[in-house]
Amino acid sequence: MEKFSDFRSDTVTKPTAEMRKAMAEAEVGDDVLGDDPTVNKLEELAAAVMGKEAALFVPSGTMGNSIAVKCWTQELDEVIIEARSHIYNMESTHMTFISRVTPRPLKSKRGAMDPEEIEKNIKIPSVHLPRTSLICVENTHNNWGGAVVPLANLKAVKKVADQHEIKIHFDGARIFNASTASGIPVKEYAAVADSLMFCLSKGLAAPVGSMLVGPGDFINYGRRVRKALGGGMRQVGILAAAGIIAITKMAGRLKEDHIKAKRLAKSISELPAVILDPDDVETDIVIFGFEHPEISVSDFLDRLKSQGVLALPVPQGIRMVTNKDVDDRDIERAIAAFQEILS
Ligand code: TLP
Repeated sequence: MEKFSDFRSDTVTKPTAEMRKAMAEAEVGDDVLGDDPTVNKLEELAAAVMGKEAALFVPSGTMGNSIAVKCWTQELDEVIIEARSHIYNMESTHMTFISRVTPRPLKSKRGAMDPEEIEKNIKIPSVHLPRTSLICVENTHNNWGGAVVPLANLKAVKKVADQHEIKIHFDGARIFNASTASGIPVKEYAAVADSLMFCLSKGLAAPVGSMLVGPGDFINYGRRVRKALGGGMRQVGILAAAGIIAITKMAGRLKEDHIKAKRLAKSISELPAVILDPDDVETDIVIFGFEHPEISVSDFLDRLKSQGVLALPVPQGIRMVTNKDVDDRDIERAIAAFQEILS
């Protein structure tokens, strides 16, 4: 069977040959005891790249975000969060399950929350009301089709947060995509937040892992929370070795993913049933509405699959994500499959 053209996510990529070699040769030790030199190197690198004091290697973006929310909040607190955000919608309710806090979801313009609206929702704790202790932002914004949230908006959110002494956690799973699209260095984005999580295993193509960065005491406590959640790993330098290559060598290629996504979006947006403005596609994620008198979303996805093209259903319709392992031929194959099914 010929391989699928896999647009389900940028998480589906295979590690590069250079990553596999580095993994095979990685110097390792017991990381729970702090002995793994490759993990230590990755953590120092991540902290330096983001301009933060310290970093923690975690198995997944979800664990990185869970640890951050747990570290910055207490039970009885409330967290302001964007309504379509990944943390609120797609991380199996860890805010309530692990941190036992209440999310306060706010609407936004393509991921950018209104700072005035945030301010109105900040609560002074009382016998009736929770304390607002954290604001979560996300950039790029997955469920807004990989939208780049403007730095000016994030700075305005920080101003409000600072005035009220509230922390900001930044879900930067795809922060390197935001930086690639905007030309703004990742450090400048990270500067608006107290902590930031970014993924090595998305567009950067590492097989596993995410980094949580922030102040030293936050990371020290986060290390304890990671252990409590079962995320303490032993000779994990094998994975960290791929992470180092992800950070140092893979960010530069993300612009190719953005070009491919734009090309795909432009072609499919011309077809009936596809509801998409290609100008909204800023990075590697293409999310479109799908309305056809006879073909449902799941039928359409089945038909695409029978032509070797994989995509994912999402609440807004369908999601397709470009990545290292889809090339121009995969894009052409997808466009041809769309044309055949819809015309
Ligand atoms: N997103 C995944 C799925 O969960 C949908 C994907 O394929 O896009 N923050 C953001 C913005 C994310 O998109 C994701 C993963 C995470 C956090 C969680 O990362 P993991 O999957 O490593 O737990």
